[in-house]
Amino acid sequence: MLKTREPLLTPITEEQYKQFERDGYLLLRKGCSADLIRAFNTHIYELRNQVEVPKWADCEESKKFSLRLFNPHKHDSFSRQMMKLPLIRGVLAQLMGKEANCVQSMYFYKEPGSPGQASHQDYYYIKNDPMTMIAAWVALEEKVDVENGCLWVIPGTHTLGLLPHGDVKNLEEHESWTQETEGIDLTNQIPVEMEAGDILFFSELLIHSSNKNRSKDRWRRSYVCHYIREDSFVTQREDLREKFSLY
Ligand SMILES: O=C(O)CCC(=O)C(=O)O
Repeated sequence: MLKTREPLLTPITEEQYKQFERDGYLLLRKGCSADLIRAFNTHIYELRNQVEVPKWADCEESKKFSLRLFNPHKHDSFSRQMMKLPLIRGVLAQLMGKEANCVQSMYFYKEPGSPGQASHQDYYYIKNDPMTMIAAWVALEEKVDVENGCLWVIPGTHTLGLLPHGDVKNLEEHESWTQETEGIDLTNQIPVEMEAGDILFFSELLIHSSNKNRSKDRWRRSYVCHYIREDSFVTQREDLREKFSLY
């Protein structure tokens, strides 16, 4: 019988585990299939394209396919299954040392011309105790690149602790309602270009951001879920207290 306390050896290698520890993130190429991604995008499109949009997903007509859909995993079974992808569950169990629970999901549309999110650490927004949070960012477009507003990261910044965050400085580039890390050299940011089904795992303290979608006609959809270890709790955000098991 399987012993429960021994370190798990799959799905990521020892080298990938160390990479996550060193850099604060890990990119897994082709973590799920392109046809699953297409089906998910179609499903989310149809959800808001109905005459009677469910209350939880409803919004102004002009914003139906812009910005983001918040916490679909709480209401929609396809979004919940995407949150529970077996690969994601396995990687998180390996990185955290125990099973993970999901506390937040976001489906980003990021249509052409829409702003990105200024550099930040996720822990600033979602305090959890003990600190165990990891995000899984799934690319939902054939190409997610610098032009359509991919994610940028600063490797190793997950070791700096929580940094001060202040007002966003560049409102042309970034959403005004977010906050931005202060006192950090952003010239060290590197772009993480991805393809449909690639999954980026990153630590709650890793500094990351995204820029405006400058493409003419390419969206930059992504599905981002935030997970904490099963024995950890969200401490301040009432709206994110509910924990969803991955099994
Ligand atoms: O996808 C983006 O543009 C930003 C997402 C992000 O920063 C996050 O989920 O923490």
